[in-house]
Amino acid sequence: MHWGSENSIGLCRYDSEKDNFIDLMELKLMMEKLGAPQTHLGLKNMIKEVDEDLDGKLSFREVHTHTQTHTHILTSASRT
Ligand SMILES: [Ca+2]
Ligand SMILES: [Ca+2]
Repeated sequence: MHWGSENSIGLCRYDSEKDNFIDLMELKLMMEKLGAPQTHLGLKNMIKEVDEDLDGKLSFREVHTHTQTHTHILTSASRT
């Protein structure tokens, strides 16, 4: 699994409180739903890779930008 399989519209489904950000807990649930559960450290690393403004949450725009350019980073991260 990698970010490329989820587009920004697909991410909305995992934003449970509809604040337009994916936080650590939402990312955790998302990865479990996608069949690729991550450790707490793995999730933090995923956020760190994508989080441009360093607020600790992922906006759909950040994820979208990331999938355009750096998908390979998270693809390899999700294998660990
Ligand atoms: Ca949210
Ligand atoms: Ca952010």
